[in-house]
Amino acid sequence: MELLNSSDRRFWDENGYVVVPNAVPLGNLISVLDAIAEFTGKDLADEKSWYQEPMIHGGMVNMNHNQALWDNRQNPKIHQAFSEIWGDEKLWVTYDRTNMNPPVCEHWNHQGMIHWDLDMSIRPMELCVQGVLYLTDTNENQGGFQCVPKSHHLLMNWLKNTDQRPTVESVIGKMKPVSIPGKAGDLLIWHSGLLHGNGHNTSDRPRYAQYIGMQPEWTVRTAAGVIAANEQTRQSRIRSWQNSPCQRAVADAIGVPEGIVEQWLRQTHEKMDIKVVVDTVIKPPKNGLAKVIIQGKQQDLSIVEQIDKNIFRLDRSQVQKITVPYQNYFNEKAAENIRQVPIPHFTPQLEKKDLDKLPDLLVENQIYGVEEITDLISSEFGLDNHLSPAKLTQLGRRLVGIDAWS
Ligand SMILES: O=C(O)CCC(=O)C(=O)O
Repeated sequence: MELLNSSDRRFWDENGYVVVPNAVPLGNLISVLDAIAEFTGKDLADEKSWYQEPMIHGGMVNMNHNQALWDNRQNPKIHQAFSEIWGDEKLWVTYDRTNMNPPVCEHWNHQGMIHWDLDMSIRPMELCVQGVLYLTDTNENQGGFQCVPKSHHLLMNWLKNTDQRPTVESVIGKMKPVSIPGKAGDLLIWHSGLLHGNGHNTSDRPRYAQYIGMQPEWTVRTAAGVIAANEQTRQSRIRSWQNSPCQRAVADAIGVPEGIVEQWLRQTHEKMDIKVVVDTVIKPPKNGLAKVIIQGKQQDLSIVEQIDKNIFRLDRSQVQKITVPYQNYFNEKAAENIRQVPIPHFTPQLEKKDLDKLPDLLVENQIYGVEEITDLISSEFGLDNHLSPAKLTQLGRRLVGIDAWS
C-alpha cells in the first residue's frame, strides 16, 4: 500500500514538504535517544547535563553510524517513503547525524536559523531531498524543524530569471519561517529548495531528531545537488560504515564519550591549513598572492607560505574557493589543539604512561583521523579494536551500496 495518498502528494507539490506518521516503532526512537545520551555523555533527564560539552551550533550531534541510527535508516517504511518521493526504490542512504536542541538559557542561545544546503550558483537545480525523524513529540515552541512553506517554488522562479546567487530576503521577501510541530515517529521529508532550519526553543524540554536522507543509487547528495557517483564513491561509503567503530575505539582508549573525541578532532581539522602542489608557477607570491597552473588550469592562490618550489600552504578557508586537489597540513594551531587530549571522564583503556605519550606521537606523525589514531594505538600500545560496524539487513546492504539493487 502507498504511504503517500493523493492529498499528501498535492501537499508536497505545493508546500515542499510532507509528513509520514509512525514511520518507525517507538522502541527505535528510544534506542536513538539512548545512543545520543551515550555518544554525548549527557544524562538526558538532568537539565544541567543538556548544556555540557559537546555543544554544536544548531544543536547538531555529529554521530553517524550507531546501530540505532542504522535501524531507522534500514526500516522498510522509511525506505518506502523516500522511494515514493523519488519514484524509484533503488536508493542509497546518506549518513546523516542527529539533533538535540535544548531550551534557550544563559548557556545556550540558539535563536533558530533558516538556510539552503545547496550551492545557489549551480543551475539547473535538480530534485534533492532531505528528511528528519522526530524522536519525541515536538511542540511548535520546542526548537524543531521550521521552514518557509512553498519557498522552493519562489526559489525556482528566482533562479530562472537571474544568474546571481539569491539571498534569503530576495527570495521570500517578508515571509517568515513556520515551525512544524510533530509526533514522535513522524518522518518529515523536504525539498532542498525549501528554506529550512530549526527554531528557538522556548519550551522546557530539548528537541530531539535524527536526519535521514536517500537519493537514487550511484548518486551522492552534495552542495551541488544530487550528483553522479562512481565506484570510488561506493567504496568510500562502504569504508565509512566499516571503519565507524574507530571513533569509539579512540574514545574508549582515552576514556571519554565519542562526542568529545569527535569535537576534539573536528576542531583540530578546522584549524589545519591545506597544502597544494602546482604544475607551474606563473607569478611567484607577492603580498600573499600567486598565479599558478594546476591540472592545466590557471588559478589565483592566496598563499600563507611557499613550502617548496611548487608546493604552497593555503589557509583552510581557501578550500571553498579553489577547485584543486589538496592535502591537509598540520600548522601550529592544529598541533596545539591535538595536544590537548581530552581529560578522561571514565577509566581509559590506555595506561597513564601511554596517555602521556599520545600527544607527542600524534603531532610527530601528523595524525588527526580516528582510523589512523586507532592504528597508532594498536601498533604503539598493543590496544586492539575489536568493535564491529552496525549490523545491516539485506535492505541496509543495498542502501549502503554493498549489494547491487538489481
Ligand atoms: O533541525 C532541523 O530540523 C533542520 C536541520 C537542517 O537545517 C539541515 O539538516 O540542514
